[in-house]
Amino acid sequence: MRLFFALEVPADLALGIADWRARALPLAGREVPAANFHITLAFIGELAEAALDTLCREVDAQIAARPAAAGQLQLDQVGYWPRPGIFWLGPQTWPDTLGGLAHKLGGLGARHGSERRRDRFQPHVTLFRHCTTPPPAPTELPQFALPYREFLLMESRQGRHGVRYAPVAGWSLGD
Ligand code: 2AM
Repeated sequence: MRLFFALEVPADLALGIADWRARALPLAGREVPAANFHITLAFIGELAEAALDTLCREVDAQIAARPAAAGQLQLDQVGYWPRPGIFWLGPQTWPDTLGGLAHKLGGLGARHGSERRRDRFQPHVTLFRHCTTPPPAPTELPQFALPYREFLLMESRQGRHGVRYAPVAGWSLGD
C-alpha cells in the first residue's frame, strides 16, 4: 500500500479552489483534479498491509501522549518548486502544532522505512504537477479558509483514470 498522512480539503472548498484556479491561473503542467486536493502532512510510501495496524496503534499512542490541536489555515499564497515541478497553494503561516504533528507523523513513517523529509514543512495543496516553467502570478489573489478537525491516513491507488486517494484511517484533533 502506498500511504500518506493528510488533511482533507472539504469538497465545497475544493470546488472553490478549482474555480479560482481556472479563473486566475493559466494551465500549467498537469492539473490535479479537485477531488484529489489535500495537504500532505507526512509521506509514508510503500507499507506492507500487515504493518498497517501497528502504524495506526503508534499514531493512537502519539496522539494520546501529546494531543494535537484542531485549527484553521488561510490558503493565501502560491508557490512553485522547480525540482518536482509542482505549483501549489498554501498558507503563509500555520500553527506550530501542525508542524509538530507533521514532524511526529514523519518520524513514525521513518520507523516503517520511509525517508525523512529534509526540507522544511510547507503545508500545500498541489494545483499542477509536471510544470516545467514557473507559472505567472495569479490574476486574483487566493484567500481560502481551511478548517481542520482531523487528519487522515490515505492510500494512493493508481487506477485506469489516474491516481485516486482513499482514506484508510482518521484521527480527531482536540480543541
Ligand atoms: P504533494 O503533497 O506535494 O502533492 C501522495 O502521493 C501525496 O504524497 C502527494 O500529495 C505527494 O506530493 C506526496 N508525496 C509523494 N511522494 C512523496 C515523497 N517522496 N516525499 C514527500 N511527499 C511525497
